Order: sequence, then structure tokens, then C-alpha cells
Amino acid sequence: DTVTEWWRKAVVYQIYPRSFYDTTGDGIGDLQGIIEKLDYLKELGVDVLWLTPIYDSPHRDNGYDISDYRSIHEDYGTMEDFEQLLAEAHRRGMKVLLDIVVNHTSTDHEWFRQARSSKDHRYRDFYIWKDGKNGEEPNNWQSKFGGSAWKYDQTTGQYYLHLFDETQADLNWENSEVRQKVYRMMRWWLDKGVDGFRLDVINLISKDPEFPDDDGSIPPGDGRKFYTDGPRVHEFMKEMHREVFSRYPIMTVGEMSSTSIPHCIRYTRPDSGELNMTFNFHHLKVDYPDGEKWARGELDLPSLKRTLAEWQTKMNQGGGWNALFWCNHDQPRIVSRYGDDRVYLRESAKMLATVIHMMQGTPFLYQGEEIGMTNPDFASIDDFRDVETLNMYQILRRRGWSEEEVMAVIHQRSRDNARTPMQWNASPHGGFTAGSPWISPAPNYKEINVEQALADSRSIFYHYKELIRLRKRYGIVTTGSFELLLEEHPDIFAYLREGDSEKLLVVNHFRGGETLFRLPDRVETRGWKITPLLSNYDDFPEDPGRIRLRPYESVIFHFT
Ligand code: TEU
Repeated sequence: DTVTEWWRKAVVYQIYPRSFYDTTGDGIGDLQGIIEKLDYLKELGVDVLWLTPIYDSPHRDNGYDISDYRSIHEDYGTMEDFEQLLAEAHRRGMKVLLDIVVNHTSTDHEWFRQARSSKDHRYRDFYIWKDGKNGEEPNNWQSKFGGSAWKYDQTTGQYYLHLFDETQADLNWENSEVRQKVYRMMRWWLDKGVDGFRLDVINLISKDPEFPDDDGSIPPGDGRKFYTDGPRVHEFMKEMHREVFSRYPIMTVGEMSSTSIPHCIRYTRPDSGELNMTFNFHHLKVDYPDGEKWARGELDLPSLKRTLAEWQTKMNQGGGWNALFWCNHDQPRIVSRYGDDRVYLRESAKMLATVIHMMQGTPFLYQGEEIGMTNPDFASIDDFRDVETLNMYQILRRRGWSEEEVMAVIHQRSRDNARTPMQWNASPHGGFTAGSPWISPAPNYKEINVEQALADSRSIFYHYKELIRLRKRYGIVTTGSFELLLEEHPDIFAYLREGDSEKLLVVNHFRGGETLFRLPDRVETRGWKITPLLSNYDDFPEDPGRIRLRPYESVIFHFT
């Protein structure tokens, strides 16, 4: 029925509250700031807001290290502010997702403080404690943020597991009391009227109870696959669905840091009773040399096309459902990464938006993506705040990398590329704060900002707004099949969506310069009425069968 399926046609806007809009002058974004900007988001046409964590936290990992799940951190405001935000969003017909982080808690969390105090405490096995082996860590697992995934704790002489920072201790999901406490906490938020969850690294919660060494059989790189999609992960997701999700008309999206298509079909098939959709990152690793994030690399378009096409066709055939995205708070700005943020910013940002928004799935926009915000080009390590970046700076320097080599990789890969303040106007700090911002804005906020975008009918903002409208207007975007065209073309990403009696042809040029697009003969044009729907230039090509594509030209045709 439509109520539970509302999320298949929805468009989600991700807000990173810390960098969205500051109303108190403390240089940190807050919930009242989001309330003040709801009409802007309504104008864009988004249906759902996803807030990254706003709970009590020491902010070692900007809130992904939670110390109290039923709270609002004072940086962002009070629980009353949150309830006002929820009511104001609902009044505008928008829904709100919270970001739930239950693979780990902060080591400041009460559970961990008690667990750490003694081996006999009832909370001890809320976490994963192991004796060392021959005076070394229990196994060779590496943290996603660099270094061993085990931290020695003097008090009780054992190591605890942390797949991320050492202040983020992994919860022991084998312990049913942990699971029940998590489910009760989730229901507490849903009973307040929250409309669903984004579940942080949820496919890491089941670990192999043997904790075997990583034998290197799976290539290293961003995913550290040996602890993803563990032995009981689907069992836990089904239990979570039974105990929580199944009781509310909500939306759930699981963040799958390194996973596989078969697992994502299992996570999201309607008859699985697990999640509505998943984020996966394969399309955001095609510029990682040998899958290694901390090395400079560049876009390989044929591999990007194959990756996205494979996910589209196999998830569609398998009955799974994708979250569609380029950007989030962990990924560099897409126009700087796969587009051209120097010469063809507007054309390439619009082209990238069209590529994702005409695919099957639920699109997610990240704050600032809709106005073409870029990486900030920070030069000094002192400009960076992210724990992953700062850890890797130390690790790479200790490995003997020069300052220039380390800064070149950080410049390209740092998560802070996405965390600079939202650029509202050309006033100091882009109008984000009247105080001094917790992180500097990108220097181009005078040219790239919301005020300028709203005043320019050809801005990137209105291109996103039109893509969102097209998704609602043409059901084929949600239900049509997907077929990649010109598979091996090094510069063109073209695909076909097919429905019962209509088609969408989407042609995207991923380069500057000019190139010739020839529609493959297998795509029939005779007998079809062909209407251009949207372009990133001011005019449309005459003939969809043969187009001399301009720099980053992107065009959608509707066949009926
Ligand atoms: O990210 C999961 C994750 O794997 C990220 O660390 C990301 O893939 C990596 O940084 C890219 O190199 C989630 C949150 O989105 C992230 O902000 C948190 O730091 C992380 O989990 C731990 O909670």
C-alpha cells in the first residue's frame, strides 16, 4: 500500500547540522538554524530530511561517538528544539530521519564506563574484550581510521575492539540484552514521531566469534571486508525489523561500508523483512588506486559506468532497492571529484545530478550539492578537523611521506572536503555564522551561495529542483528497467530506462571538449514521439540519434 511504499518516490536531503546554519553565533550549526531553512528546502522540493547525529557525544568523530542515545547535544539545542523541528517539518509535509549509530558507542557512554570498571560488571560483555596474544593485540584487524582495531585497557588488562576510533568501542551484538536496549531506544525515538533511520555501518554489527586474523585474501582498501556482512547480520536485521521497524510506517536505509550485491538484495528485498534500502560505495571507489583510499587517483569512467550499471540491473532483477547518491559528509564534493570545479562547474554539476537522479532508487542530496559547492582547497593540516584525516596525517608522516605528499592525498580524500559551512550568501563565512566557524568555509562562498542560486533561473539549484519534479511526474524513473549504452565509450555515460510504452534516454558527456554521440541502432526511434525533458545547456540537440556533445553536456529525452 502507498503508506509503506512512500519512500520509493521520495527524495532525501542530508543535513550535517554542525555545518548547516548557526543561529547562536557560537560558530556551530544548530536545530533552530534548520528550522529557519525549512522553507528553502521545501522550495527545492525534497520530501525527507536526514540529520546526522545530534545526540550527546564528546565529538571525537563529530557525533558518531554517542555517549547518550536519548539526548540532544547542547551544541545543537534542546529536546524541545528537536520536537519543534519535527513539528515544523511535518507541518510542511516533510519527514525526518535520524542517524542511528549502534555498531559502537563512545567510550564516554555509561555502558562502557561501567564495562571498563571491572571484568565482573554486568555491562562487561556489552562490548568485545579479549586477552592479548603473546603480549600483542588479539588479532591483526585494522581500524578504518588507521592502526590496530584493538585498544589495551590498563584497568582490567584486556583489549577492547574498536573498528573506528579508539574512543568508539564496538558493541557486542551477540549479547541479546544489548540488542533489546537498542530496540527500546529506537522505539523511543519512533514514538516521538521520527519517520525512520539511517543506520550507521549497520553491516558491521555481526563479527565472526572466532575473530580470525585477516589473512589478506580480500584486498585491503576502504572496506576491510573481513568484518563486513558477518555470520549473523541478516538474523539481527530481521530481529530489528520485527522488534522495531515493522511496527511503524517508516523508512530505513542501511549504510553498508563495503558489501556485495547479493547481500544488498537480501537486506532490501521486500520479503526479507530487513531494510528498505542500502547505501553502498562501489561507485565512489573507482578512483581509489587498487581500492586504497589514501592514495591519489582519478576517475576511470568505464569502470564507474560498469559499477553503476551492474548495481542498477542486478538490484532491479533481484528485487532490491538502492539509495542513490554522490555526496555525503564522508565523501569529497562530487563536482570537484568527478566533475570540473574550475572551468565547467555549472555544466558538470548539473550533468552529475542528472546521471544519478534518472536512475532507479531513492536519491539523496547532501547539503550544498544543490548549489555546486566544491572542495575547499585547504592548504594546511591546521585547517582540518576530521579524526580520520588527522589520524592518517600522523600515520603517513610516520611512514616517511613528505608533508607535500601527505597534504596532496588529504586534499583529495579528506572527509572535511564535505564538512565546510553551507554557503548561504556572500557575507562573511558565507552567512553560516555571525561568530567564527568551527571549520573555515570554502573561499568561493562569495560566488557559490544559496542567495545567488535562487536569483539565477539557470542555476544548479533549479536543475536539481526540476530533476526532483521529473521523478514525481514520470513513473518510469521509479519503475523502468535500466540498460547501459555505449558501454566502452571513455567519455560518454548514456543509458536507457524502459517502461511498458515509454522510454527515457539519458546522455551525459563526462569531459570538456566536444565528442560525437551516436545512438546505437538497437534503440529504435522510428514510430516514437521524442520529447527533450531537460538539458544543462540553453537549447536541445535536434536529433537524439546523433549529437555533437558540448563540454559536460547532459540531456534527457522522453520517448512515448
Ligand atoms: O562511516 C562509515 C565508513 O566506513 C566511513 O568511515 C567511510 O566509509 C570512510 O570514512 C571513507 O573512507 C560512518 C559515518 O558515516 C562516518 O562519519 C563515521 O565516522 C563512521 O561510520 C563511524 O561511525
